[in-house]
Amino acid sequence: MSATSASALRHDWSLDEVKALFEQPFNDLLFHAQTVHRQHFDANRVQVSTLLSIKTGACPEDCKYCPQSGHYNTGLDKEKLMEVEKVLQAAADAKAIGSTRFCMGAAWKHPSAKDMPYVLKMVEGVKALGLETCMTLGKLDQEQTRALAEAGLDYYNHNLDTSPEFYGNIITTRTYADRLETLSYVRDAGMKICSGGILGMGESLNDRAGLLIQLANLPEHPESVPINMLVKVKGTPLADEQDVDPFDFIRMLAVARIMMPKSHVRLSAGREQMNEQMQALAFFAGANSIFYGEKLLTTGNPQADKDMLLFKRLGIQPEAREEHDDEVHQAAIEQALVEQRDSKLFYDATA
Ligand code: SAM
Ligand code: DTB
Ligand code: SF4
Repeated sequence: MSATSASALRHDWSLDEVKALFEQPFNDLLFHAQTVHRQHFDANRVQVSTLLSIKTGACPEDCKYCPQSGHYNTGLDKEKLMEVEKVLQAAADAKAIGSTRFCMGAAWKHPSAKDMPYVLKMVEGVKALGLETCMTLGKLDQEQTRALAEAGLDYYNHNLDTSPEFYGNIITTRTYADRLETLSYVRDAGMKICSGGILGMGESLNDRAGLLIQLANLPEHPESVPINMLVKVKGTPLADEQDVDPFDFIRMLAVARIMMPKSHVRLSAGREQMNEQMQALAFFAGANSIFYGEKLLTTGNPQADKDMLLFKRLGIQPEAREEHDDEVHQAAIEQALVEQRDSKLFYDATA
């Protein structure tokens, strides 16, 4: 990265400034975001990751949005940590449909000493398949963070979820400061950060702006910023929250794009409830990453073939892996993409 482009990234956003971005006329905001987007990215490429829940349900945390919290009865079957071999099979399947990053999520407050060896084997195994690796396991201590980095973990997902002011309305069992601490350990260990939040929890515009300020004012911007639309799950305290105005959701993506111009902004949970026009608008606003495959962690996501058809209609190509230093892995991915190319389900990512 050149000194000029590095210094173009800002870490000193104020609430008034960010609110002014949100309050621009919609067309001005989208034009602004698309202009910034094109300075840093190919506007017709979208990164695709696949999620897998490696340990489901009975989580001790009380996140009011979450179907996996043990505090609420959502009828979810709890499962213990998946076997390493099954995780690797799921990763191979994800690679076969063209995913380049495999993200493994566990419903834990934090990983236990007993579980860590298995988690590390999963990272090593997924990495060996030639996929980028991502995990989201809750709070980490420094030793665990270093072990994950040494095993080859590329990304750690840990969301701030909302503004510090609104946070206490949603989660009481883990503090905002805890989350920031985990993010600092991840950064210190040399891994990439995936951190974002959720819209639709009853938060105000100030809270949406406040979340983006927290993320953009970190010493380095998260490389990946997932923006989730609340998936309302029966049994959770937020099941009956009001819908977010779709245009307000698009505004959030656009402002995230402007504030963190080099980050991948992920159009994350909630796509099943969005029509194709809204998703197209999300990509125009600068979203350039999605979860791909029919399931998120426990809730539904559009079918992979539906997404590939949408990409085709929009002239969007899936993005290849970011790191090209490992030629063996790169060649393996390209081979998988070529094998998929003739399938009706897959749109040529290598072109
Ligand atoms: N337990 C780990 C943690 O919270 O750090 C990792 C898994 S957790 C399910 C990952 C993220 O998914 C949460 O931080 C939240 O932003 C998002 N999420 C969970 N339930 C959601 C829902 N119903 N709708 C939208 N996003 C949700
Ligand atoms: C993120 O921001 N969203 C993903 C991922 N990071 C781990 C999770 C969405 C979960 C949606 C609810 C579910 O499927 O359980
Ligand atoms: Fe547990 Fe994560 Fe769900 Fe919170 S979001 S209840 S920490 S699985």
